Amino acid sequence: MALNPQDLFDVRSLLTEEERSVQDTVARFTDERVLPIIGGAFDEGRFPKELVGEIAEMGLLGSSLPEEYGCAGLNSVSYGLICQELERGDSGIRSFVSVQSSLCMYPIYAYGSEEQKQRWLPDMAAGKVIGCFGLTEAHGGSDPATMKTHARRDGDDWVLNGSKMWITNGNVADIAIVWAQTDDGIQGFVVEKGMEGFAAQEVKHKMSLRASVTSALFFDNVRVPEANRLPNVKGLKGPLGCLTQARYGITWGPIGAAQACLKEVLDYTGERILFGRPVAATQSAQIKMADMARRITTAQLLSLQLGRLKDAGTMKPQQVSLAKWNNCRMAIDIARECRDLLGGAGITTEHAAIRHALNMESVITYEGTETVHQLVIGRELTGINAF
Ligand code: TGC
Ligand code: FAD
Repeated sequence: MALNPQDLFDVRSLLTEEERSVQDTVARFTDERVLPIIGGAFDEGRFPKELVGEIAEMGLLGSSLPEEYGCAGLNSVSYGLICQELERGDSGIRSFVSVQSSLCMYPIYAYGSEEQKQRWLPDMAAGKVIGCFGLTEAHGGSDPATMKTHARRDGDDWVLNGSKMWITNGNVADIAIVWAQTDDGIQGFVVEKGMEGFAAQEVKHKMSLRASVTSALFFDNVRVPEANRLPNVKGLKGPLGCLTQARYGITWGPIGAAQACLKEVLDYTGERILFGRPVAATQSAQIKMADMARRITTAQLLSLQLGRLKDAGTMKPQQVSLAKWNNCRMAIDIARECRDLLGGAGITTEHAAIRHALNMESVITYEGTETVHQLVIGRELTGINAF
């Protein structure tokens, strides 16, 4: 029997029954609900918010958090497979789920009080409350330790001033997890939509992640009650701990994007006749596609092992960096190569390759640029901080 071109090493056979079932459910959702509309949404620069209810009903929001907070209590490999199948549709849909789950629900769960967990997590799992995560500032996202946004204690409140840039979900969010300098180090605050002095402004003219909302956030003397401060973490390790969760999911997502591109180009080159034979019958096209399958397989095995380490509680941030770097680089290269193999047809959103290639320009940049992750590995190898 021929091998599955999307899974040459039968990585699926390494999954549990529950993990396969999660993958199948999300794959069906992507095929039936995302793929028919996503090219149009990307063209229009529109986040398909109408999908949020179904995403929540499937248990994809905060899927790894416990059932007592209305979440699915799935393992990390299942979360990875969710990211992979969603990103096979579009990075913007996966981004929505990453931010809600890993960057908003996770810090409330990991750093919040019991009252905060009860107040927000069930509604976030149900998709009734949407979150965003404000860490990056316009003057330099790679170095968040230099953030200027600050919060000053004033009676029972904190007074928040500053701004954040490039914030996924910003304009659709009901709450923002905002990281700010205080007299006691960096702390996290839950800022609610409608608080006086809090505004979001959508970033326009994006050529990437067009089916996702990206915003700037502004805080002008916003009074945030002490009850909205996340009490159980201080320092940069707070937001970086969230990033480890989200980056883990992002190692899986690009596998889906690359699989979508390879599938599309296998179909196309099989039918495209040039110089009297299908393009797929040429050695150069075969070498390119074989190389794509090799790189996808490597990425699959990397993410699966990372997930097993995470579920065993031994995963290290440096391992996440290596996989995020490898898998994003893999997907951006494959998407660009597929665009080329589609010829002129590859430049419109009738085909998925250019959409994925453009999306990957963001994915390789956010959650730590490729250079940042390379330097994390360099520091691990040499013991020398080269940032
Ligand atoms: P450094 O001295 O290395 O660390 C400071 C403290 O943090 C701890 N730590 C981590 N903890 C958990 N997970 C990690 N990955 C961690 N990395 C470091 C560390 O142990 C230390 O703790 P402690 O207790 O000793 O204080 O910090 P540094 O200033 O040297 O920075 C290192 C660097 C450059 C790696 C870090 O600043 C960094 O990762 N920069 C990139 C920033 C970034 O990724 N921003 C992403 C913003 S969010 C986003 O992009 C969302 S897009 C989502 C979507 O749409 O899908
Ligand atoms: P910079 O930090 O200014 O980097 C510029 C260049 O310098 C890069 O090539 C970088 O690799 C390089 N560089 C940096 N440091 C070094 C060094 N030491 N040596 C050599 N080169 C270096 N942020 C959030 O907080 N929340 C979000 O929800 C969010 N969503 C995003 C969505 C999108 C679509 C995008 C594009 C970004 C999003 N971000 C978000 C921001 C993202 O995390 C930052 O863009 C990223 O961390 C890089 O920061 P920067 O854009 O300021 O680039």
